[in-house]
Amino acid sequence: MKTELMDVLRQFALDAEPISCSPYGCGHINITYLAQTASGRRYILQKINDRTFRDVPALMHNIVLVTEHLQKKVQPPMQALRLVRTLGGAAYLEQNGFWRVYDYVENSLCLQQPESDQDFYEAASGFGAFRQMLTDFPAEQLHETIPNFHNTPLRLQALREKAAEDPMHRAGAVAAEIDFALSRADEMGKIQALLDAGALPLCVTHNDTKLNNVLFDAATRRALCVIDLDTVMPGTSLFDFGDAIRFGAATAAEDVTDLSRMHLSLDRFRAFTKGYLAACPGMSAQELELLPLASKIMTIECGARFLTDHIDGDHYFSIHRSGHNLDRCRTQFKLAADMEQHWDEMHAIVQEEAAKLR
Ligand code: ADP
Ligand code: GN1
Ligand code: MG
Repeated sequence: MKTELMDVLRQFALDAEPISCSPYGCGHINITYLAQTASGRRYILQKINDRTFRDVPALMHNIVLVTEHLQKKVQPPMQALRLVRTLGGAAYLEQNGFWRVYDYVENSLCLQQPESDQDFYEAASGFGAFRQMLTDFPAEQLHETIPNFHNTPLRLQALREKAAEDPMHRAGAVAAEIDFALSRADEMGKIQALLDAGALPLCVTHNDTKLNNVLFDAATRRALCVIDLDTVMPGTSLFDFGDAIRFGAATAAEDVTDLSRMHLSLDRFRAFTKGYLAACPGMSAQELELLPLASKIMTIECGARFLTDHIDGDHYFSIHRSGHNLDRCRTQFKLAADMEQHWDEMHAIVQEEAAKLR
């Protein structure tokens, strides 16, 4: 294994001979390694998940365009992710799978939960600035790396079909969870219906705005670099907002087993709202009104995806224990139920923060 990794690394234009390479980070999709060369310089090596991303050349075409665009636009103190080419000048290497290398973003922190409201405000500034930098990106040049990625009705349909197929005989034991998601199907389809009707602005968005996809400056704790660009595609800012809330405004980790610890933090919700609205001015009254719903939709959609994968036998998300996807699903549904309890407060916070910026 180690020899394979070293062999792969040697085919990239690193600054010196690679001397170490070990598993790194908490992503659920790609296999990520931290590598170091004889000079002490560090790199991120990733084996791209080609079950998830069916067309890796198209995915890497996007990454090249997006990273080059961001490099031209990024304003210090933020940075843009930088891809390291192969010795032959290619953006990735195909050798028993697909590999890519990025510069390691030094002096950075990757948080699995905000440690303060200020951290989450900064995450919002980072993701918001990212979205703003892509407003003039030529969207027609982007491939859709995962078609219908945030098409919630299709995600619920996939759950319905997998539960009917029930390949692992797990559906019976999770009937309550299946019902939680499917009984909310009408409400879950509202934003997609508006998108289909052309009633909401589409722009190039990140589509996977969980907190560990933005790195912080270790010294200042300011947002430093948005990473994990595999799902940058045309989408709605509502879902970038909502997905960030589902992960970062939760009071416990995505896979906590003690559900009594899982709630929505309204303070964190306010901090993110404040930061995102400041970084992305010009959201319409309709979009502002939909921010709480977008948060709930992203939370239930993600829970439904974990549940579908559990029923299917855990082929999509990396798991580290048996029942891991079911644990993750339950936290999402607990969080969504808590959002329902705080619905009016969530709306009031959005309106208050929007009013402060007028
Ligand atoms: P996945 O799609 O599996 O989530 P990511 O691209 O998000 O993969 O990488 C997984 C983790 O690796 C990140 O959450 C982060 O901790 C770390 N990471 C990825 N790229 C970099 C980078 N360029 N510099 C520093 N850390 C990185
Ligand atoms: C995956 O790649 P990662 O770990 O940042 C997933 C997201 C989910 C998230 C749940 C391409 O994100 O959509 O919301 O797990 N990414 C993909 O933690 O499916
Ligand atoms: Mg990630």
